[in-house]
Amino acid sequence: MKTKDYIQLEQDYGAHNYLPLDVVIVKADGVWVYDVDGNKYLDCLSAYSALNQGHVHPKIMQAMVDQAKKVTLTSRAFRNDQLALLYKELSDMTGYEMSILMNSGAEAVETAIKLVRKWAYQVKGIPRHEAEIIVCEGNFHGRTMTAISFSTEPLYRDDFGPFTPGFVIVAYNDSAAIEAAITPNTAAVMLEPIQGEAGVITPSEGYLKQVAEICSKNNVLLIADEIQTGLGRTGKLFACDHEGVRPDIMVIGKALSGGFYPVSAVLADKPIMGLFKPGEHGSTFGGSPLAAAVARAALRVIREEKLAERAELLGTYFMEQLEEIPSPYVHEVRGKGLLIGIELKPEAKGARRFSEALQKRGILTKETHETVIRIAPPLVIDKSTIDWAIPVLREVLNMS
Ligand code: IF1
Repeated sequence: MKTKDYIQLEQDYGAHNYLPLDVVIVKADGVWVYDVDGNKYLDCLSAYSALNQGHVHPKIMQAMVDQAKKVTLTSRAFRNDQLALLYKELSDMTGYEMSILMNSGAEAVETAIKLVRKWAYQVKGIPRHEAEIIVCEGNFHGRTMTAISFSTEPLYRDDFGPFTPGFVIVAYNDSAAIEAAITPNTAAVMLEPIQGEAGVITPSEGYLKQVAEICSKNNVLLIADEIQTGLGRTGKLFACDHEGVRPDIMVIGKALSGGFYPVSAVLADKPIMGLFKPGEHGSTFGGSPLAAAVARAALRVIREEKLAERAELLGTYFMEQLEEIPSPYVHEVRGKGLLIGIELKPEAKGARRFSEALQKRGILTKETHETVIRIAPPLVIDKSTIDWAIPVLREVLNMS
C-alpha cells in the first residue's frame, strides 16, 4: 500500500477530527521518521514534546519490553513494585513530596482541578461547590469536557456545551488581571508557563514570578501545566525554573513516557496531595507497572543525557540561526530552549503551505493557529542536524 491508499482508508473509516500532513509514518529512530514510500524526515514536532528523548529510545524501549514480559497491569486494587519506585524517583528529581499518576495530560489537568477544589473546601474554607479557578485566554489544557469548558478557542468548544462552571478567564501575560480577578472564592490560578498551542507565546520576564507572589499573598494555589514545556523542553527541567518559580502544583505528561505509552502525573507537597483519600480519585491504567517502568526509564534518560542542558544549548543555537534567515515572511522567531515558534506575517498567506513545503524537503513541522510554524525537535538532536535543516528552512521561508 502507498501513502494515498492509507489516506483513503482513514478518510473512509476514521473520524475526521484531524487534518494531518499527507505522510504515513512506518518507523522512526531518534530525530528521524520514515514513511511508507521510503522517504526520511527530520521530526520537528516531537509529538508536541512527548518525544523529548527521541523516537524509540533504546533504553526506554528495553524497559518497556522487559516490564511487558513480567506484568503490565495490576489495577490499583493491588500494589506493584514499579509505581513505588517511580513515586520516589519523581520526588527526588522534582523536589515535590508526592505525586499521583494518570494517563493523558487532560486527565492530569482534571486531577489537579479536583485536588485544588478539595483544598478549597477542606483547607481554605471556601463554601462547597463555589470554588473558582482563574485561567488564561489562549489556554490549552486538553480536550475533556472540563478542559474545553474554559477554552477560548471556539473550534474546541462551541458545539460541545453545556460546560463545567467554576472558571474565570483573564488575559495571559497580565499579572494585574489575575490579581483583579481574585475573590474570596478563588482556589487556584492555572496556566502554561509558555502557551504552546496558542503559538509558543512566551510571557514577559517576571510574569510567572509576579503571579506566584500574587497567589501566595492571597492564599491561592498556583498550578503550572508543564505537560508540554516540562521535562527539559525549554532548557530547564521545568519552564517555571527559568524564573525560580515553584508552583504549588505541577502537571506533567507527554515526555514522562518518552512517547511509548500515555503517562501523566500531578506533583505537589503533602499538605495538598495528602488531601486525596482512598476512593476519591483513580484510573484503571494510571500507575500501572508498565506505565511506571516506562516513566522511570524516560526520566532516567532525561537525567543521563542531560536533555535540559542540550535543549538550552541547541535551542539557543537553532533560534540564532533561524533569526539570521532573511525572509520576507517572518514576523518573529520566539521561544525557549527547543520550543520555538516562527510567527509569519499576513503576506505569508498562512503557515500550512510552509509545513507542506518543508515536508517535501524532508522536515516535518506543524502549523499552529494559521500563522505560526512550530519547531520543536526531539532534544537528542545534534548541531550537524540543525546545520542541515537551516538551509532547507531558509529556502522554504523564501519561496514565492
Ligand atoms: C491534540 C495542541 C499542543 C498541552 C497542555 C494539556 C494537554 C496538552 C499544555 C493535554 C496537549 C496536545 C494535544 C494534541 C495536540 C497538542 C497541542 F496543538 F493541540 F494544543 F501540544 F500544542 N496541557 N497538547 O499542550 O494533553 O490529554 O493530549 O495528553 O491533538 O489534541 P493530552
